[in-house]
Amino acid sequence: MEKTFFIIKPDGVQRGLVGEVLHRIEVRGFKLEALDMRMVTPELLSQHYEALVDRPFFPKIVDYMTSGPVIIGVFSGNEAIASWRKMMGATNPLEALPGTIRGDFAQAPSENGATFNIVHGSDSKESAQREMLLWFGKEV
Ligand code: DAT
Ligand code: MG
Repeated sequence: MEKTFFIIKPDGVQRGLVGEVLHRIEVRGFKLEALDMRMVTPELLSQHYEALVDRPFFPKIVDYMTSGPVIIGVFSGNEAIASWRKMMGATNPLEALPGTIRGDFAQAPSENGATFNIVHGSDSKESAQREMLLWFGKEV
C-alpha cells in the first residue's frame, strides 16, 4: 500500500471539477486518507516547487496557484504514485492523452501563459513523503 499527495489546482476548483477528479480517484479503488481546501502562499509554493523556483516561468506558477483556493489531499492504494501520474497525463495538456485528467479537461498553454493543468501529483516516494509533511504538517 502506497500513499500519494495530490492537489486540485485553482482552475480545477473554479471550473467545478473537484467532484470529477475525486470521482476518478474513488472509482479506481483508491482510498482518500486526507482532504482540505485552502489558499496557498508564495512561500509554501517555493518549498513545494523547490526544484523550479529559479526557472523563468516560476512567477507564472505563483500567480496561477494563488489565484484561488486549492484542494489538497492524500490517497492510498497499490502503486498510488505512478497510477496517479498516469491518471493526470503529461505536464503540458497538449501532450496529455485523452482519458487522462489533463487530456480531458485542459488546453495547451497560450503563448507566454501559465500551464493550467488542473492537478498535481507527487513524482516519487520521497516527494510524496516530503509533500504530505509540507502541506499537512504531519504524517497522513
Ligand atoms: P508536473 O506537474 O507534471 O509534475 P513539473 O513538476 O515538472 O510537472 O512542473 C510543475 C508545474 O510547473 C507544471 O504542472 C506546470 C509548470 N511547468 C513545468 N514545466 C514548465 C515549462 N517548461 N513551462 C511552463 N510551465 C511549466
Ligand atoms: Mg511535479
